[in-house]
Amino acid sequence: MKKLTLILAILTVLTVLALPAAAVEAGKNLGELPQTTEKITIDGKKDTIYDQGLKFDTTLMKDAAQTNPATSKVYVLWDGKKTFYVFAEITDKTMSEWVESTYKASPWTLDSLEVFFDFANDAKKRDQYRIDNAGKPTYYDSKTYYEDLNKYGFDAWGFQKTSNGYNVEFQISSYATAIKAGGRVGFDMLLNDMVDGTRKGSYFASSLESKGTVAKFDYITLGSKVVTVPVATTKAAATTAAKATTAAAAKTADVSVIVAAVAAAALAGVVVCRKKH
Ligand SMILES: [Ca+2]
Ligand SMILES: [Ca+2]
Repeated sequence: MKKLTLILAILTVLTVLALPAAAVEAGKNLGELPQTTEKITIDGKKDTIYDQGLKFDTTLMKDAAQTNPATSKVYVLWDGKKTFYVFAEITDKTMSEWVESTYKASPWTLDSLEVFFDFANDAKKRDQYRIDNAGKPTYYDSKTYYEDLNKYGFDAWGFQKTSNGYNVEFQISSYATAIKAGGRVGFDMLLNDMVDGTRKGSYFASSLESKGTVAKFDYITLGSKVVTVPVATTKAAATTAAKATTAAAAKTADVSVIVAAVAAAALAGVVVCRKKH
């Protein structure tokens, strides 16, 4: 009996050890991502609806290696189906010169923002999307670069140079994994800052400083809350609304007068009729 008990105990331990470790993101919840069906134009200009999005700034970014770093303010939304919108305002006082050979061979050595997704949130695969400070896009999985960007969910990209840096805008779809509200998607960002030809700053957003390692990504919770651009409440709009109310009141008054006149005429008619009888 003792031997049997021992064998059973060993078998139990072996079974527990053989169970696969749950492969999920270890990071923290970055927040609930609002949905929108508003039209977003991918052009490097900030659409008003982004103010209702999930916001990130450089306080989340780690691994800074210089005293005067590039900074970023990022806004994220999704459409409730499969598409993400990412808009970023980047300040960079040391803009790198765009060189095609560098873009092709080592695009991370151009000032740029990279956005990482783990659409399945299972820490098995990452998708990396980049827009540099000349507005050129690149896509990389965990192994190689691809030129057919649309095939990997990089639907559209936008860029605009600003007085103190540049804006980038991404439209990215979960191209192979079904996602839905309530689910989680692994997420990280990397801001590359070149100074005089050297990468002085690489700023990851993840709390675990993933440095691109998918298992250390934080995650976004896909929200079901739908956001819209608020209705304008400016003085001009209020004046227009007041005028419309006055006009409507006047119309109503006109109708009242007509109704009263018709009623009076009808009464008179009745009187006339009665007189005839
Ligand atoms: Ca835009
Ligand atoms: Ca720079």
